[in-house]
Amino acid sequence: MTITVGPNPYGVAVADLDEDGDADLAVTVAGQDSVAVLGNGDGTFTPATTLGVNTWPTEIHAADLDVDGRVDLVTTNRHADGISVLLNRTERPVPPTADVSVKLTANPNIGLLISEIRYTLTIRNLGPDALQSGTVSTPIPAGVKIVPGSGCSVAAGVLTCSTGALAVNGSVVRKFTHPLSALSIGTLRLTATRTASTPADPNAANDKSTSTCSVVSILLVTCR
Ligand SMILES: [Ca+2]
Ligand SMILES: [Ca+2]
Ligand SMILES: [Ca+2]
Repeated sequence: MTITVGPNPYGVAVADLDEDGDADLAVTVAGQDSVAVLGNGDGTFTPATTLGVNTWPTEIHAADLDVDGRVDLVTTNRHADGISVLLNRTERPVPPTADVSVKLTANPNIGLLISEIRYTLTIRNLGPDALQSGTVSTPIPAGVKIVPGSGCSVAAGVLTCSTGALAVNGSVVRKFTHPLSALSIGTLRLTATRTASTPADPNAANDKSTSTCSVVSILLVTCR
């Protein structure tokens, strides 16, 4: 294979310059004060990308000179009494993220026939990308009975609620209740926390929400 790069090619460096996993070529083209970069990832090397450097580049080396993980190039320029550094600015894809927020609220539902605390768990996807799945877990204190609604389950002392997929700015509401009995007197503090989600959550500050209810009697409950 013969590749024409321009007048007076002098040095060559081999490195993966475009970060697609295969080796590319960088050739100093002394006669036109440039570096030709070649490599299409399929065994072909044309067309070349031409990068200007100073006068009459000769030697060329590839190394990560600015410690950003991308391979850079440096040439010696014979007729300019100096060197040229070509910093690699290949853009890297940004992995998706989805910021899940958790809000737990509680409302006492007190009546003659039924007394319970009704909990509402609102899980929101603040983006910037779609949420594939998420899990919010709420540890349940010993002896406290929680009745899970749709999308939630209780096992081993933990209430686990799933989000399902959520578009950006989408939300899902999960509900559960705590039936009150004479044994419920006291303070019940529940904290719901995002424990898993895909893709990654970039903001942990809104992953947790706590509701505290004070049960004075089976007919007097306040929540905040
Ligand atoms: Ca490459
Ligand atoms: Ca670099
Ligand atoms: Ca979050």
